[in-house]
Amino acid sequence: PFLASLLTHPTFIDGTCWTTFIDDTPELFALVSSQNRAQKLLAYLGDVAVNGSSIKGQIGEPKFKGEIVMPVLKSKAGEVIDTTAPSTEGWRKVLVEQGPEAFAKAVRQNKGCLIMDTTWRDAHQSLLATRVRTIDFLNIAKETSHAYHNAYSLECWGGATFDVAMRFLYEDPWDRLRRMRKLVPNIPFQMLLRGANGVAYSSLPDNAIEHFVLQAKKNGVDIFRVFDALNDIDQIEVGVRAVKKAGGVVEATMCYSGDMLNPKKKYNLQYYLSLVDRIVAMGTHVLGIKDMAGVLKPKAATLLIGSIRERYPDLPIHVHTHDSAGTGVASMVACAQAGADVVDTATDSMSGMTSQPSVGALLASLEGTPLFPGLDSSAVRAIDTYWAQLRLLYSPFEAGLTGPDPEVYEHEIPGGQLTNLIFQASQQGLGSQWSETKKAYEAANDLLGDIVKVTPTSKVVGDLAQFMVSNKLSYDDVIAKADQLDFPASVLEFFEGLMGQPYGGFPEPLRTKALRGRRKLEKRPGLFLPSMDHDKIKLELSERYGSASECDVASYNMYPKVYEDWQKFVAKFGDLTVLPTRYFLSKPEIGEEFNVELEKGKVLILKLLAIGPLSEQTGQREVFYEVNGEVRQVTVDDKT
Ligand code: 3PY
Ligand code: ZN
Repeated sequence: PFLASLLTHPTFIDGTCWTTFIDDTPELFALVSSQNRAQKLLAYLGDVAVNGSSIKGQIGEPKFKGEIVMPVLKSKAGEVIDTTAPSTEGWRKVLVEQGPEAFAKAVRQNKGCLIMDTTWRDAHQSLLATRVRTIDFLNIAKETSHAYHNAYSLECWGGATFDVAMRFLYEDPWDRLRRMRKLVPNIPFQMLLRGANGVAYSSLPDNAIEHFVLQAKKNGVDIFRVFDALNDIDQIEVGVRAVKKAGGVVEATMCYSGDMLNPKKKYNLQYYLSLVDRIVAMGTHVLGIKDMAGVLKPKAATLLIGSIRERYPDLPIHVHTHDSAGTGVASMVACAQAGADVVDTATDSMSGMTSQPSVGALLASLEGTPLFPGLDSSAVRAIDTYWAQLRLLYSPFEAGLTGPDPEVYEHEIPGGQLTNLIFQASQQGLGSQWSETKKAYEAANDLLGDIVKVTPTSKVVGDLAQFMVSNKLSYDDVIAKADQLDFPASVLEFFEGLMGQPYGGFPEPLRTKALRGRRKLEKRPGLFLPSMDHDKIKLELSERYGSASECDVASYNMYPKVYEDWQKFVAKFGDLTVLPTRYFLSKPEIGEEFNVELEKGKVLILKLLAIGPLSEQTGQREVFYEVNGEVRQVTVDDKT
């Protein structure tokens, strides 16, 4: 069709001015580009038709492949709410009009306990291996902007979503952020920042963190939850400084570990209060408390939040938990009663167990009290009808969780990691080894000095635990053979000090024996890293890939190899974010028709016609698709 359009184009026929042809006739080149995109999309669809999806971690096909029924929101009076445009009401207005300080003050003065919804970040990170795609957030975004307009924030970015977007979903995390922002202009967006590690697993130079945070702020993030996996204040400060400079809301955060009420445990009330003092001295708009494993029991919550509230009456407090032991709602109610201003929940179908507690359960628990979060329960339930379908669409990424795990109080495995480890154990058919792994995790934590466990230190403990299980090593064996064992790389990095300094110091002589002469950093690693030359990186990336934005530079800084692999994938298959998830994960039935909107107004109507026989000579198959009424074919290597 391009050649036909070209040959019949008047400019071409009358032979005038060929040199300006490209500038003067962009319509033909837009046609080439959209045909090119269609061809790349077909290459992907053909591959899925022959080989199945190659998305890492996918087991089987979605349980739900039907049309998703969209919720209709109704007002309290029963009138249908118009969701063709997003809501403009909400806390973001306060933030945009009055700035972070006034926003924090207003949050503190608010009578009820607000909620942050984690469905778009931590909930799917904790339940579905972080695999929910941009298109599925965008499809419910406008409705969400209405139903959750009174929410403190939507957590929708950062943590593991950044690298998983590029690595496994072939998406640009920045593009996701911008598109979500457009459809939800009224609710503050929140991200999880791993302090001096950004969204990576180890420290980056300070200027890379600053650059990253600035892009995040510019592209739509409002509130930054900044934590460090060891509660190392110097590491937290790197992130906090960057957020302040970018003009974001700082939510400097301490991670809760252990059991404050148990006098034998390392992290007691005094530890937490002195950490809060240091965070407050550093300057934060909001104090974050991050209970990543869900071990903050209600009584401890009452004592911890109550004590902080007494010490700092004006400090907004925002608490995060996971429901692994099944006590999430009780703990969040206790926090609210003790003076927390915001607690985290997820939509019902994406809540519970390793995710956040259910929003419906929290609303019911606070109903009729002055702490009620001010959300409309029926609107929130309507949004959940969407997520109930999505949960089934993403069923290939379920870990097979069956119920709460009160043993979390012993092993203290963070929510997301717990799901991953259960998934790995079930994949390997290691039912009995799973309980061994949990015990080994506990022992590994003790060996490492009972550290705070969250990305990336949770990986250190997990790696050591798996190392102990596979090499049949007990706690005593590790101590006895430390100078001969070939420890996992993450353990050595931790011992070197590349993840910061643990409270109470490193365990000795284990550290020295394991390191065998490797360096020992006594200060935060960022001090030893040379600054990034962002202009140079940008130039190199644009030479390599045709163009590069500041966001590309930030992605490359965080994950150079993942970024490059993603670019290669996109060069081959194009932008797949437009493809509905059902066809991203599995092939259609023969004859099934579906639409893909390549860009606004440019819709492809696709139908899988046939998958040809295997060619013995080439090992390939022809796949036939109908595209807008025309038969197209792609040749696919059969890898099955
Ligand atoms: C992350 O860093 O991704 C986390 O979710 C930590 O809890
Ligand atoms: Zn979490």
